[in-house]
Amino acid sequence: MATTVTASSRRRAALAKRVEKIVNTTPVSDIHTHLYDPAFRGLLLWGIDDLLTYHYLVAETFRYFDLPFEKFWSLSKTQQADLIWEALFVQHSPISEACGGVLTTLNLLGLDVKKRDLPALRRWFAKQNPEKHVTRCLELAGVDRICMTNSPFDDVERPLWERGFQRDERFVAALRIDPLLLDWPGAAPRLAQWEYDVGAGLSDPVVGEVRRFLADWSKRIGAKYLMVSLPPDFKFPEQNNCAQLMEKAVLPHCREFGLPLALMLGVKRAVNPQLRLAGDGVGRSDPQALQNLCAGFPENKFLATVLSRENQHELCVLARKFRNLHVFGCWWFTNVPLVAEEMTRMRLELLGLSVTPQHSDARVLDQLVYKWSHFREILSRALTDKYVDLSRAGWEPTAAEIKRDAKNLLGGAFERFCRGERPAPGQVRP
Ligand code: RAT
Ligand code: ZN
Repeated sequence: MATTVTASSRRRAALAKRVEKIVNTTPVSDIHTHLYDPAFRGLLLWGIDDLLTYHYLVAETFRYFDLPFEKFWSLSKTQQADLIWEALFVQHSPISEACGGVLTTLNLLGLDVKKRDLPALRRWFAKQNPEKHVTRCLELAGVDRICMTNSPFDDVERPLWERGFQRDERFVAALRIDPLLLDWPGAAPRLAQWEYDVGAGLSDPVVGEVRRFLADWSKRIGAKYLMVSLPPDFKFPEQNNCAQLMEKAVLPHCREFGLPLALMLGVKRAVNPQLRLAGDGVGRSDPQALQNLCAGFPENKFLATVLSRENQHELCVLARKFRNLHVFGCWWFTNVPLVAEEMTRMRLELLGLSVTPQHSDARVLDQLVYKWSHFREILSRALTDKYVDLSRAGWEPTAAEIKRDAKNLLGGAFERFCRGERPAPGQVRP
């Protein structure tokens, strides 16, 4: 008996090691980030002060602060980073996911975190060459492609696209359209200012102009998909501007260009406006809206992620019913090990390999390092357990099959979904 147990635990350990090695060395295509092509210079955040002032950490810091919000916002980035470091790393142990992420990143970059020496960390980053640092972070994270979040409504970003620049092929564009769908009265005058013939109403000619705007920007940036974050009370169909614009302009545009629409559901914006970017919250979404979209528009492709933990199971079940729906990412508040592991296991069990279980949502380049290192651990554990279950049933996965599966989960399934292809049955492509 003891021999059998030892033999099976040895087999399990060997399988775990093999899976871990494959998962760790499979390149990732990161399908949603807030990083920018290096040509955007200052928009691409990196380094210790940007890591420390990440809005996930800002929210956590205010739980320990007495400081008035306005006082904090009036400080320079370095001063804010000092306060955050003191509150989250010096006065308390940095055990939250966002804090631990800073340490994983620094550690993998080869820095000594145990000295707790912020000035020394700053000196190290000051010496880095930004171009080389981009390559180094991508290599350390094992990421070969990054989807950006590109908004024509962003006054800093827009002129750069209009002027044109030499693209870095590692950075892929995605067209963000939140202001268009969520604030039509605010977006309409801007479109008019950019010479699209729109008034406040949504007549057919106005809808035509919105489509021209979407076409111009999809072409200009070479958009891989369109995307929007929506509040928990999003409904479809509905007689409001958001649903009407989606139905009459966005979905036909996506069909014409063969582009998926990414829906990120469940964000409550500005629950505490004093926290600025850190002030958004979460609410449970109604999956009926997504069901109506998938069922009503079978020629459209939908990428979806939901912010509320309570919505995750319903989303998986919906994806089992609609092959024009691709589930992705452990988004924002769900990107903590406890929830991400649960979600990843649930998705593998309900959707197999037809899912993209993670995106980084990195806002700071260096975060790629921890976000992917942490997720690879989760994925390796979840996959190992599944392969162990298979081997108990007499099915031993080959290395080529494990590689194929890891590739699917880390970008392959997403690429195929975007192209509108289905996997060829029975084929192993290592
Ligand atoms: O995760 C985040 O950083 C959020 O602030 C949001 O940007 C969210 O990911 C989004 O894309 O709406
Ligand atoms: Zn995001």
